[in-house]
Amino acid sequence: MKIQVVTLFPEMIGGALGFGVVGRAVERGLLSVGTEDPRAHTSDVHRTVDDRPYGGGPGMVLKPEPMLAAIRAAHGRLPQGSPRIYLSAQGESFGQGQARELAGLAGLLLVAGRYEGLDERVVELGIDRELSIGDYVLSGGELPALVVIDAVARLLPGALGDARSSVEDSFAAGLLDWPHYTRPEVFEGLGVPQVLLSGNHADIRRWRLEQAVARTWARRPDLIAGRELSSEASRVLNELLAARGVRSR
Ligand code: 21W
Repeated sequence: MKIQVVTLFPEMIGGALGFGVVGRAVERGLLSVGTEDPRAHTSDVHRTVDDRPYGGGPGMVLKPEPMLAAIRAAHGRLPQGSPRIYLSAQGESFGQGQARELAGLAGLLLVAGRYEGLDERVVELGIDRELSIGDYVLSGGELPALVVIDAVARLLPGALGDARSSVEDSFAAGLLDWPHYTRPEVFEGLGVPQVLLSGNHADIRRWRLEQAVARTWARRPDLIAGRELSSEASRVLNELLAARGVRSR
């Protein structure tokens, strides 16, 4: 997959991609990430990329000419049909579903804004889709672009070890993780749940699924309400609710 990022801070992108799963995906040639700086598309001595908003008020708006020129230059280096995506707080929420969808494409153009963002005519002329990474206020689109790149990169075939990729679509899909423990067996006076030391793999699997279901129910009921659980997970949930005297509907 090829990704281009339009950004006024290209070092933020390059500097973050050399590590861990994403770094390995780049090394293995599964992913390439390039940047385009709109400042390279200015012609005035001050290399101006922002200007005051029509209608007045606080904040600055990204000037349309250098932004659209940068978008066109970067898009020209990507496979035909690569979507031009603007990271924007006004966008559709980015979730695992969007990550899966984007991971199936040959190329992505990510546009990171700064200040109050793009001139709306650039959105009209040069953007196919807007994505937000959540309901909090950031100072620009570079961290959201990196979030999208990270979430997509780890879904590319070969990016994870074989052992790890198969865990993803297992019996606990769509649930929060179960608790993890490693040596020592007693740490600062705290032990490890006995079942994990038992060597009984069926019991361990069952305990992990119960933990995942109970945590998801307690901490993120929205995940259970909104999604289909595996038949095994549904059974565990019904047993948990019955044991707590919660009436099922
Ligand atoms: C944040 C720019 C807030 C402007 C009403 C009118 C990209 C982002 C961003 C940013 C404002 C994403 C105002 C989650 C994010 C991003 C920069 C609004 C005041 N209010 N996902 N003007 N959150 N944010 N400024 O912030 O570029 S994806």
